[in-house]
Amino acid sequence: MLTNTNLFKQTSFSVLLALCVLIPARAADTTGLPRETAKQHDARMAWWRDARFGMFIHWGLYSEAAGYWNGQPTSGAGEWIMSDMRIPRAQYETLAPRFDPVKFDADQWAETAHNAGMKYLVITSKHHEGFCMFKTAATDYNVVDAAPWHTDPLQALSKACRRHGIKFCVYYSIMDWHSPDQAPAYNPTSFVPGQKEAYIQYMETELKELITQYHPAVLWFDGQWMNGWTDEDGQRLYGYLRALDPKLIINNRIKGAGDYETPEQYIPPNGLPGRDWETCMTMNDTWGYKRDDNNWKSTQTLIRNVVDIASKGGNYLLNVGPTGEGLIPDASIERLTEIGRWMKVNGVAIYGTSASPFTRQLPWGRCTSRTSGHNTILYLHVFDWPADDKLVVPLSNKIRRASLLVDRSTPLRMENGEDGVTIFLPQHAPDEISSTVVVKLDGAPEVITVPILQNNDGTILLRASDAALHGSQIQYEPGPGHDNIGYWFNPDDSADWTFRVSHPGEFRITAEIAAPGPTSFQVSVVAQGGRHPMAPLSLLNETKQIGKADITQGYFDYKTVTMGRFQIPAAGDVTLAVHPVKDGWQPMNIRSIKLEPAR
Ligand code: FHN
Repeated sequence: MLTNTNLFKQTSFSVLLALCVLIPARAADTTGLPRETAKQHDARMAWWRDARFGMFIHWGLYSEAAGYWNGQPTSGAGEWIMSDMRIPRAQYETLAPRFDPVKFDADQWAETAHNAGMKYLVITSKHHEGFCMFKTAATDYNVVDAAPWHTDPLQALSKACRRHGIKFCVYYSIMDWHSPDQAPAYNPTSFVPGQKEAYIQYMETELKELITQYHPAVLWFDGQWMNGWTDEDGQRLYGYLRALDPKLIINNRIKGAGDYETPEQYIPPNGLPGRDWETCMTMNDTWGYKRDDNNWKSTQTLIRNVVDIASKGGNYLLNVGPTGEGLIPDASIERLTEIGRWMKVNGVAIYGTSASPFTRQLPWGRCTSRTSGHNTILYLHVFDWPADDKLVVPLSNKIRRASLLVDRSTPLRMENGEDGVTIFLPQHAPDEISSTVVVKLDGAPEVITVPILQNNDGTILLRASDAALHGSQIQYEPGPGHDNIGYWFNPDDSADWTFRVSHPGEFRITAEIAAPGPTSFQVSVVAQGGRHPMAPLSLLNETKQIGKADITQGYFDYKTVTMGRFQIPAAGDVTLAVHPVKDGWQPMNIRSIKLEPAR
């Protein structure tokens, strides 16, 4: 029998399990991953792909704690206070009778999301703390039975979302710091020996309640990293849930399965081509409410994130952390209101659009696209309004028409040239954060591959995400702490960059390198013929030794290494390449290479 250390009781599934020994213990055993054609998958994902923008809500007992315990502030995120401050379960449970969010207003939350231009809302039904923010028969450690409020916020919110045209979705943590089937009571937990099946039954009971009583459009899993939870467990659970609701969308944090990727707190520099993905991000630094966290991102950053993510084919799940009283912080409301104002005018350039057709980042902003029959509409999101009012778009198409989104009746003058189409803009940008120019093309975009351009200060930055990688294992690793070239195990693999020099002269090369051991590589720089009257000319061919002084503490620790100096005699296209020296090669990571005028 379970020794339940908690004041609140979880229905003991191990007893139920013993009684059902002749019946398949878990419905999920009856299925692997459900079969689905590509067309059926696209139909299921369609609303989610069109949505592009959603609200994340982290709300639980940690919201009542507000980042403090016994008068001491937690150093981590608000929702991690139980783990970070090693609060014993029985003490943490005392938050439940204090949780009385009398100011909660489901319609106000749904309306705030709707007015911000958000199309779906994901709320924590149970975060790692294990407290259930919905009425469940599986445990009385839930907001209806254990809090004086005795109200089911998820029931109210699911109805309010329907009233406001928002898709209702729920977050659910596999890791559970309160469950008697997991230990210790902080991150990461493991299953108590012999209790894994009981916990899975517990989870399936709650998830079935959520699906059949609250009808979420998405189940957003998390906490999948706990010890003992396997890909196979995730696949079985995925199959079980999709059998309950064939239209349900499930993220990749169920583990081993899932309908979309979930980069967190960062935007993959090149998106995640070929996969559905959603960046989730806090508006300040914490997911769950912390009264002292006032490190708010600006509205400009948030709007440009919406645009940047859509231009890479992803969704943006932007978080709010309501207080213990049930209020979304004013700073969040202010930003969401301003975002909504922008989305009201420019949403057509976000919703239902596809990723930019341009392979390299546009220097003035971003692009989203929409196919219309055989034709294409490009939405040019101009962050930096050109001082000379000339917007150069690296297209060789003849543009049928261009206009400001806010003034569709006035066509803009255009000229085709070597670098693409120049669109002549009015002097003032309609929106200082991001103005949208609508471009109509007959047919598909014909993109001019623009090399990396020299900055006005003469520097040239060669980023890992812009490298051309050659070989079997070398790859670009996106994400925070990454954004680097890695997996450089094979000395036959190489990386190169082609860039366009407009201010020739002498340059010093430096590189951000993570090299856990001594290694050496060849740096070559060749001026290409290309558009300018210059035969390929070798400008540099040097071996660089990474010795003791440059060795780093592993693949996440970077040092700036000087790589040499060389002359570029004339304007034109130049290629810099890095090849390992085979004898003695040890893998290293490169984050960036910088060319600076050697004044
Ligand atoms: O540990 C959680 C965290 O509290 C928060 O819920 C984020 C949101 O994506 N997910 C986990 C960290 O990856």
